[in-house]
Amino acid sequence: MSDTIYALSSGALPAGVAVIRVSGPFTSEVLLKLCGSLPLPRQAKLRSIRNRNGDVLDQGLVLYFNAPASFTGEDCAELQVHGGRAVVNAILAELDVIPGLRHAEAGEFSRRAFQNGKLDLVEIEGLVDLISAETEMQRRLAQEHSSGHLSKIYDGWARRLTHARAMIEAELDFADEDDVPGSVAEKIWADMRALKGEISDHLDGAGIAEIIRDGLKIVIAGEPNAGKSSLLNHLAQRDIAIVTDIAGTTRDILSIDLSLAGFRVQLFDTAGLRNTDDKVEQEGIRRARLTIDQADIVLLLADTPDGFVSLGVSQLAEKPIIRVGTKIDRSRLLWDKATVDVLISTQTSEGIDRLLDILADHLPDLSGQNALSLPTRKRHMSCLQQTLAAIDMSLAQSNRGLDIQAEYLRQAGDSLGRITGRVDVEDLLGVIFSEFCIGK
Ligand SMILES: Nc1nc2c(ncn2[C@@H]2O[C@H](COP(=O)(O)OP(=O)(O)OP(=O)(O)O)[C@@H](O)[C@H]2O)c(=O)[nH]1
Ligand SMILES: [Mg+2]
Repeated sequence: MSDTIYALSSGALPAGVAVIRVSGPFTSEVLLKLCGSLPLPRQAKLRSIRNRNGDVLDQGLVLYFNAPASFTGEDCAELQVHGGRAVVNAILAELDVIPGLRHAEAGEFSRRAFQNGKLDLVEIEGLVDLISAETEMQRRLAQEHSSGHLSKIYDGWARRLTHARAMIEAELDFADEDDVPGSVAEKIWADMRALKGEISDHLDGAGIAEIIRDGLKIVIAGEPNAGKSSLLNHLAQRDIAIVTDIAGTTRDILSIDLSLAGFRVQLFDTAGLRNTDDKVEQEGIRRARLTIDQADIVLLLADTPDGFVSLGVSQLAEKPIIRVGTKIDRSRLLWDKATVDVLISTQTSEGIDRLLDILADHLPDLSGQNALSLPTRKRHMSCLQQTLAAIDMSLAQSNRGLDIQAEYLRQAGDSLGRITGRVDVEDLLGVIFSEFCIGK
């Protein structure tokens, strides 16, 4: 029997309401002790919460969920009390002295949900992402994972792998029986090739998921004094970076987070690129180049058309570069014949909306997708890659016998199962008997 655990499940105190959660076999006793009676399951009841001496600690809404119909799959309770520090501390202290009760460890409620089959690993990771989601796209992606949509896709694939193995087993074991159609296994290879395609397509979406989760990295680069830090400050609507008319002001990398069209964007300000003898500036430029290497998009700034040319940054060649002419409030004519993507002034805000539109064009186009079923974690990717490799091996081994091919399909299924944490119990015979009338 597991311990009964408790914790404050809501956010920082003080707050209007605090939610204290209890889960485990002693939950109903805990409620009897604190509230005098057990509310009907899933019905909120206003109760006084008392300590051992009968003194009222607070009044609040009490909810009871009986196993297995709860988040953790165990008996659970929620005390919705006033979110004052002393109130919460007094209730937690009271819980602490009840025998068999202990404070929950980080993630322990979710771990119990997993152990009791309430959530799989993808759903739990989705829940973590949902709680930390800051942009609309992050929320949508996390929602897709935490609600089990992605798990359904993986489970469907796992079923097809199991089915394919079952067909092979049937062919191997019962080929001489009448009611197994000949060469059943042949039919499954078409499906395995199709599955391979589906998993590859799914993996292709990982780049989009990474942008949604980690944000699009946009680096502001250019010659000294081009107005890089001014642009960062303007977009942040705060004075974050030091701005002076001295070329070579910025040395350290500064970054801010923005939300652009629902996506997270990380914007980096860097040291102006030039040849210099100043040691500190040299180090700043080295860091700037490293940051440019990591960029998804580079905003190349210059306050004269020659500024782009004089940079000669060969490292930029492979990135999407947006050429931004700056300070047009004072030098519009300069740009008459220049090739430039957008002209801006951080003083008058001219061109800034246009710049943001151009950036938004570089965000993934999700208009056709109402479901974001994308792999988000390295863990998912590596399991999916192993699954693909194993299916590939199975397809390639046709001359070595069905049993070897089936073994690779088993490995593929295991790799897939590791994503959700549900490595299937051998269900082959079940599939065989449901589809054939063997041994009747
Ligand atoms: N008129 C005008 N001046 C600007 C504009 N943007 C920046 N400046 C000025 O240009 C100078 C340099 O601006 P910064 O933002 O520090 O330039 P930087 O590219 O960060 O320079 P380094 O950090 O030295 O590489 C400052 O004096 C700014 O006030 C603008 O849109 N219009
Ligand atoms: Mg600067």
